[in-house]
Amino acid sequence: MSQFGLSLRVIMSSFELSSLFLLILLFPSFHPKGGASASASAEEADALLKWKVSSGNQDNTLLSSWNLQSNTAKNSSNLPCTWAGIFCIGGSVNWLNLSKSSIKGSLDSCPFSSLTNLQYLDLSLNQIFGSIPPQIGNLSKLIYLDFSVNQLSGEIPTEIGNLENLTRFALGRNQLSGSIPPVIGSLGNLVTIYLQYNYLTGPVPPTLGNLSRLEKLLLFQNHLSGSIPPEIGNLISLRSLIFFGNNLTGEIPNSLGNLTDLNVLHL
Ligand SMILES: *[C@@H]1O[C@H](CO)[C@@H](O)[C@H](O)[C@H]1NC(C)=O
Ligand SMILES: *[C@@H]1O[C@H](CO)[C@@H](O)[C@H](O)[C@H]1NC(C)=O
Ligand SMILES: *[C@@H]1O[C@H](CO)[C@@H](O)[C@H](O)[C@H]1NC(C)=O
Ligand SMILES: *[C@@H]1O[C@H](CO)[C@@H](O)[C@H](O)[C@H]1NC(C)=O
Ligand SMILES: *[C@@H]1O[C@H](CO)[C@@H](O)[C@H](O)[C@H]1NC(C)=O
Ligand SMILES: CC(=O)N[C@H]1CO[C@H](CO)[C@@H](O)[C@@H]1O
Repeated sequence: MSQFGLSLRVIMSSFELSSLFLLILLFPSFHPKGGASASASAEEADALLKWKVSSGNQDNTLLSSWNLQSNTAKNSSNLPCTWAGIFCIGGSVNWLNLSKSSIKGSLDSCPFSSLTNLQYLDLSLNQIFGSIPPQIGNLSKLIYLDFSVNQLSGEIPTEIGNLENLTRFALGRNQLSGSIPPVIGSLGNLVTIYLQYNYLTGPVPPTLGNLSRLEKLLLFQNHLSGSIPPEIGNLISLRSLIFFGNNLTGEIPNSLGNLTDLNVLHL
């Protein structure tokens, strides 16, 4: 009898344990001790509102839900998770999508260091100007970064090297200058790099050859110079390689012949 009771308890506790694991798998920010998420979201709401006002977007109708009152009727502890363009996991901002939302102003006061759980950031197709702040590197969990089609200028900060889980790095159609930081070659999860239509100078970094998952490398319409590094031939997953409209010289490396999945090659 007691033996039966013991094994039942073992089954029970392993069941509880596995459902706890399941919870952690489904909600990565779930923490058995709890408590942290409520204050995190209040801090996030506060920081996002400050950015909305200081960047001059207080009259943007698409951001009208971004205020501290909008939600009190429903549940005030849910802010900013009910705001337009935001999706939370565990009460903390996971997804921020303000693509094509007439956002203007700069990213200087953008609350990057407050959004510690952000994985998806899409600010494409807006009128954002100024430089990309080095605090972008604080978004260490970022998977998806899209600032395409804005008026961003200045250099690409080397702090992007912190974004180890980045799969999409899209800065096409801006006014970025300076060279492509070689540290980009350490972001081994990258699948797409879109840097076309900027004013980038300097060489195509040979470190790009480390990106074994890279499928699309679009660097066209910049001012890149030097020769095409033979390391590009190591990009075994590459499907699109578009480099035209630059100042590249020298020979086309033989190694490009290794790129058997390539569909689009436009040099
Ligand atoms: C408000 O939302 C939080 C987090 O989603 C939840 O834990 C809480 O029970 C809700 N409160 C009410 C009054 O609905
Ligand atoms: C953001 O929204 C736009 C337009 O609705 C959509 O095309 C895009 O895929 C979204 N981005 C993300 C990261 O979900
Ligand atoms: C990157 O992803 C892996 C696998 O999902 C995860 O274990 C790791 O914690 C992530 N890194 C960061 C900085 O979030
Ligand atoms: C990437 O490639 C360069 C040379 O192509 C190499 O020196 C470097 O160690 C590689 N690894 C990383 C993580 O950048
Ligand atoms: C290419 O380089 C030459 C010589 O350095 C320079 O005069 C020209 O403006 C460059 N063109 C582009 C598209 O960067
Ligand atoms: C909290 C945190 O990680 N802050 C960092 C954000 O990024 C800036 C610029 O790289 C660093 O100086 C901070 O330490």
